[in-house]
Amino acid sequence: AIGIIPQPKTYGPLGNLPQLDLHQPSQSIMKLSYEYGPIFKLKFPTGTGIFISSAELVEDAADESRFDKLVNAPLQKVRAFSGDGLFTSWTKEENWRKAHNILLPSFSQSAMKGYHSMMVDIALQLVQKWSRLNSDDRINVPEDMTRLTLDTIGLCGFNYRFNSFYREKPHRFIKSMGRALDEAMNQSNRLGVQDKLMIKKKRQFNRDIEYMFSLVDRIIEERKKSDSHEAEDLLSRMLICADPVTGEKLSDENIRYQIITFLIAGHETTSGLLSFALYYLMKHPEVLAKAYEEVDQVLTSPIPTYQQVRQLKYIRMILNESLRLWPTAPLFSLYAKEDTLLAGKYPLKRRDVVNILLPVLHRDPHAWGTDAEEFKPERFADPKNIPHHAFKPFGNGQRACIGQQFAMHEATLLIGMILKQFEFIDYTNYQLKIKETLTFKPDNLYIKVLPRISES
Ligand code: MNH
Repeated sequence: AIGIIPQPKTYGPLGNLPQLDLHQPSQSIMKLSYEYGPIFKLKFPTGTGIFISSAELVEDAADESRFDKLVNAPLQKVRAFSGDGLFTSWTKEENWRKAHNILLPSFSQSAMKGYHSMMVDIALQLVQKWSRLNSDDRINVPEDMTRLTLDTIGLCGFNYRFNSFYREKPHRFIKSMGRALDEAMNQSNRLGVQDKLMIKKKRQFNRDIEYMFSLVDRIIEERKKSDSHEAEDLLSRMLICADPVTGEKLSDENIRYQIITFLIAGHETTSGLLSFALYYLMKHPEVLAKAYEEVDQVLTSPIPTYQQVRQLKYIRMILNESLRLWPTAPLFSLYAKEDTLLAGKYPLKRRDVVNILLPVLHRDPHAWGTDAEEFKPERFADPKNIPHHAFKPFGNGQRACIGQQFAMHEATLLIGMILKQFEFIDYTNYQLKIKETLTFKPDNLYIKVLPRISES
């Protein structure tokens, strides 16, 4: 039988826009999905899209022979500063495959050995900052996690130190990038006429983009002048390596877009993951106790080795369970390559849009059980028991996140290091509230820390 796709009532040219809280669009869509079910459609000034969130439907949409990544409306606006970088390019653009081929080896699990000591360098800065606080000083968790992830990708990516732990305010690059991302999101929610009136916003947008380009272009120029020829960081790899298929190198312009892409895609998401994981640890004493036990057993010196981080299995399970409940990139978009039936039931036309709503997919009781809403890292103990088609925090197929191993190594290392050193005090009795930008973060999560009393 042919299925009918429900749609909430529309409001003229605005379509379903009034049903979205523009400060938390993804959470509004989550609410709609609890009302309308695992498939429904919404109309926006930018077009109509279907939203799916059950394991059954997503498993079918994950078929790459029939569906491909859509560079959706906000991402098309982000292209003003990330161009045809990996994250915002169409699969059919030549530079997507070229950069994918050149960069894939730099993001393999074994490549993490090369970044490990740089990741430790930055993680130590966070640990030292926290250990020098007075007992009544509070920590803004998402802010310090963002310092960590930005500085880590800066150092591993192109040997640049943002030195965020030496600054009270974010680096100017981050202010520009944050404002530009906000503006890109807002532009995609404005009607054409409305958008044309935003002259001041446009001017700021252009200034922010100019600043980002100037900083990144300077880093590229300086590297080209220096005679370092080892492929140590991502930038040298991009300057030196050719695509094994075409034999071509990336252009300077494309390298600029890739660097900006790594900064966009690589720091907010990982920082949100670290913040959610710490939140869940504080709220689950039995999980925390097991995590302390693992860390005490594995981390035998203050500075973890690469191999030790690989052995922190329970910490990885905690990170996966955090990504399950609050996937920090909550949504990705696909389009149908040809007319097709979704899950054998819903007729789609070529170019129809399907959005995957991860937080709801990740709580589908058919895949995860009736306790799907609960935080239980043990779900990830045995890889065979993970319903992979219902767990896609890093996206799908060839367009999945290239930085997955990078993010997981960085996050496992940091959680291990802070568990080794600190006791966490939930002095506000924090109640989870989600802040949305392009990503999810716990809003206003403050903690205090105490040094752990050593048992030896
Ligand atoms: Mn990441 C794509 C989530 C960390 C660089 N990333 C994606 C996608 C998701 C995602 C989902 C697919 C988007 C889509 O289909 O439109 N990424 C994450 C999460 C984390 C993360 C949840 C951390 C946790 N990502 C990182 C890090 C980097 C990075 C760290 C870089 C250092 N991500 C990318 C790039 C892409 C991407 C580049 C685009 C890959 C491609 O399409 O070829």
